[in-house]
Amino acid sequence: MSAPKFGYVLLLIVLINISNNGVDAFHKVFKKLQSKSTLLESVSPLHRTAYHFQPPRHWINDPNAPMLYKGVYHLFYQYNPKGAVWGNIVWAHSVSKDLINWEALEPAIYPSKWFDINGTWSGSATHVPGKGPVILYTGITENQTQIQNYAIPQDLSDPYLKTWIKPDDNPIVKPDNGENGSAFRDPTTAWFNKKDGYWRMLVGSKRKNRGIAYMYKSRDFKKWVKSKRPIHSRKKTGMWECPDFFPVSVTDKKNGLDFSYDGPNAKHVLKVSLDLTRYEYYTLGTYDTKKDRYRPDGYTPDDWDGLRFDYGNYYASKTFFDDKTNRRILWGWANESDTVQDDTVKGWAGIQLIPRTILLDSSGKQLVFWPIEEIESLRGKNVQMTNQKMEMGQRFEVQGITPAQVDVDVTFNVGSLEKAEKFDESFATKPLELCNLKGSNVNGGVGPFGLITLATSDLEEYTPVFFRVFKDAASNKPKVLMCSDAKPSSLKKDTGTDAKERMYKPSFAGFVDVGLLDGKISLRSLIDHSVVESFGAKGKTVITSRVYPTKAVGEKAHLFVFNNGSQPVTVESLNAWNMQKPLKMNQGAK
Ligand code: DQQ
Repeated sequence: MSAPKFGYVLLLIVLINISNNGVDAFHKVFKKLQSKSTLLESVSPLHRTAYHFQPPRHWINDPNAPMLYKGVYHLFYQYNPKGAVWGNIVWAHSVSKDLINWEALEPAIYPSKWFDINGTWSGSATHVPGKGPVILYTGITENQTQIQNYAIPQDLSDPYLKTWIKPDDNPIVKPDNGENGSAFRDPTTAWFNKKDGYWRMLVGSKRKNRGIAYMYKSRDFKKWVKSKRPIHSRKKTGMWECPDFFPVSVTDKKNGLDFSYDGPNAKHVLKVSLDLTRYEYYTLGTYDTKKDRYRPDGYTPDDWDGLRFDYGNYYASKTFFDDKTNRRILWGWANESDTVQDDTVKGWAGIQLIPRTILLDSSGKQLVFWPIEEIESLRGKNVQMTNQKMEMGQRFEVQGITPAQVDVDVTFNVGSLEKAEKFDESFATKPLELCNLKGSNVNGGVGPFGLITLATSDLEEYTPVFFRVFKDAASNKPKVLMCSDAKPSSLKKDTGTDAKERMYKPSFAGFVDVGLLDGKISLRSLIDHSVVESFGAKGKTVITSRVYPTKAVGEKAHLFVFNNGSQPVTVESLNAWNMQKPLKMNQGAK
């Protein structure tokens, strides 16, 4: 083997082992554990979330086919009804009128026919005029081949779409045209091209180590034919799971666009979930409907250094277009970061994160994300802080709320950037390395400053979410780093020989593209017992961490603002709200 090739294989092995975002290849079946059921009474409440989407027990992964139908929101998700590790996967189904309270229905799709007898994996829903919503999903056959199937509601007059039928003329797409039958899954929502009368959808795949999104076309939504070219592919990115492809408006800063939008002033987004790294990345680009080609703009890397919806624990995400409110809404899954053994003991694993709206940033070069406004209806008691100046080493407690379950939104003013450290260009695509080097306690010029969440009063345990401002030597412009650091989050050990026995306590990081002309930068964190979802600069950079404190739990958790930079930083305004539990969260789910 030549040296570069050997180096590449070595890199892959290292990446598979250490950079898989804490997920130990979850398609791996833990035979002894996958059907080890937990009685409801034995589910551990300690780190369960209060206002995030969860069933009462057992394992969940990808959000599937979110949609709005006759005024009712639907969320399907990959679910193991028998245990707290991946396996026995069905499409669990929940409905909601407000995206906050969820009612569990019977699983919509589960293995029962030759075309899905070994698995009903992820997929999407499309509203097909005259037919209603049609689900496309991946079925696993007896010989473990991945094929694409469709399912339709039994009764279109039922807004809850309780029963789904899998017609016998399935599958609609098989890997019989050179595709890799063990890496061929997760069909997207389809879009319709008025000009040629064809529906189109994508299926994620790989060839050798090239990630691919194949495109299929259909006139009647039944007979699908592969397009000559995949919509996109990229070398050295491995399997592309859960692709998502949708337009965003360049001019409308409030509304999202439907999947089939084909007018002026739009860009397209192609997002893929990388099985090798367990991260996602997206590109913005132009989709030429005539030539059927998608070309990334090229401002950002088209590989695993690319832009992310979320730089933390976030995977298998999926959007839908809410035509009642004209929003494009994103759902994403966060797996557990503790051990498989712990998951089994606590009896549950995985949450869906708070849905987020997606818009194009005014720069046109990235997206911005914000928690759906419905979540604000859960806000209870509010405390505030204004014009609080923090000198180097100072921290102030946010008192009067229950910090294990809050929504906190703070605007900092950094004043002058004179003291900002010089940015070392060799870190330009390595925010994580920079965060690992310059943690929340490493004094700087401007920053680190931010929030200390889920903390004990003496900081024996804490999860800091913070910014550090550098200055680019050539342009003199600020380069802002955002970190969410789980390393000090728990006294539980993160060492051990076997990955399954180790708690995963990673630091996560991304750069935030802001000019800081007025010195202001905002940070909002949704804190919910074992999850911290943080939105930097109004959602330009988002990071989610899963953490499992042993002492900073429930009433014993604290919240602080802090500054460890030599430049004083002012908390211009801070609002923190206790968050209430929704009345309905899938009680009674099977
Ligand atoms: N999860 C599903 C697959 C998908 C993966 C199986 C992504 O369809 O590729 O549970 O998390």
